[in-house]
Amino acid sequence: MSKALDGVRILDFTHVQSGPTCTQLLAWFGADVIKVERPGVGDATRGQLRDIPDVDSLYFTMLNHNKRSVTLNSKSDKGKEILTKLIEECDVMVENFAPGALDRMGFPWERIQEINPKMIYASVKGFGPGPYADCKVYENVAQCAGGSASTTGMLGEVPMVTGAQIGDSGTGLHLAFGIVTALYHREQSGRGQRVECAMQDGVLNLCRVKLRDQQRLAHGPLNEYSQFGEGIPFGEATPRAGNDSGGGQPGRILKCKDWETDPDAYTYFITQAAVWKNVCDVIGKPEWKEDPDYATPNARLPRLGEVFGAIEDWTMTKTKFEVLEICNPLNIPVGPILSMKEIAGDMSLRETGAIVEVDHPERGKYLTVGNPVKLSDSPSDVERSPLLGEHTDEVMRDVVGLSDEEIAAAREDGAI
Ligand code: CAO
Repeated sequence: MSKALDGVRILDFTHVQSGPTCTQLLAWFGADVIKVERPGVGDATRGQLRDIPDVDSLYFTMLNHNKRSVTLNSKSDKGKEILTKLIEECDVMVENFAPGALDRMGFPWERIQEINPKMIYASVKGFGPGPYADCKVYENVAQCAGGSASTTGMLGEVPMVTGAQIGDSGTGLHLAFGIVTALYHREQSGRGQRVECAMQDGVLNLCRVKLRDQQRLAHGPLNEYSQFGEGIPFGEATPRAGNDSGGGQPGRILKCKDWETDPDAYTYFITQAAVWKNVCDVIGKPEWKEDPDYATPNARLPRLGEVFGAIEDWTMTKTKFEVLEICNPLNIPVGPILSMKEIAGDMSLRETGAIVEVDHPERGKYLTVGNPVKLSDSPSDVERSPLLGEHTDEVMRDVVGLSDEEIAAAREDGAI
């Protein structure tokens, strides 16, 4: 079976997390991703958060599977010549340098288009055009600027960033979508185009329910928020909502058996209106089924603290997995809070390919995530990340068209 992106060649000028997330996705689907790195230096993440001395970090390996690595000093004359040839030969160029870095290198979008009018040129930047366009941006800056931090955390406490890398990996996902859309458009137009994704915009796209709530505030309090039931007045902006559900069905994180000693002994519990009677039976409150103070979602809204308190009295007598086993057949939506240890050891995730064990020549075996998107007619397997410059010679020969002597001279020059 062929892979979905077989035949698409990507010039991968990305580093750290946002850009590499995007190109790794494309590589998983079969694109030939040629990662360009500075000779002797490479992507900074190769050396960051190392767990084994002198071995590529898990940070790097887990973001750069299925790629080829070439070293190239794109600021030297010979390096620019090679880069020009690579631009001619590739379908897509992806970069997430600081604003203006490619222009300073001598390769603004206009020049890239001139070299290859079919080129799709995709960039991640922290911000779009405007007052912050020149800023360098990392994950948590994007979470703060995109509305996530101000709406995450407990009411009255400091804003909170999330563990999910919505600024970096989230923007990489958006960019990959932009690239395949542009590839599809190129089929009809015959032309490439520029694809841009700002991390602030990517985070905001994922935080849209909070922008929804900002506008609802103009028409009254947000009555599904816990603070409504607690009688705490709303301010002018969407508040932090703790673990309240973001949708129309109230939900919270509740303690389970052993919560005193196990930091992850919790369950998410949603009091979905359609199964309210089942909830009442399970927690031993059958009288709430018909009581007008509890029987309807609107009647419960000012009493959510009491309702979830009663549910928690019950969940604290069960493990988080027992809660799941009891509630699932009754269609009550619950979710055990899984630790990374539990996820890493979950064999069902290995079977689906959500978690994959990979062998690396220098670090040995390690776990990584697999492609979460499955296509029925094109496989997607995970191959180890490349060593720095592992594919320089073959790419210089087969893609750039250099002879062995020219490769040796370019190396002597410090260009590769
Ligand atoms: N050959 C020659 N020079 C190279 C090169 C190569 N192969 N690869 C990179 N360089 C140069 C760049 O041209 C740049 O030079 P100038 O400063 O002279 O223009 C320099 O290396 C450093 O690039 P940078 O400014 O992008 O890197 P940084 O470590 O200072 O900043 C980051 C990192 C992520 C803050 C910045 O790249 C950025 O804001 N990117 C956009 C937003 C983004 O993707 N952020 C998420 C990162 S993941 O958390």
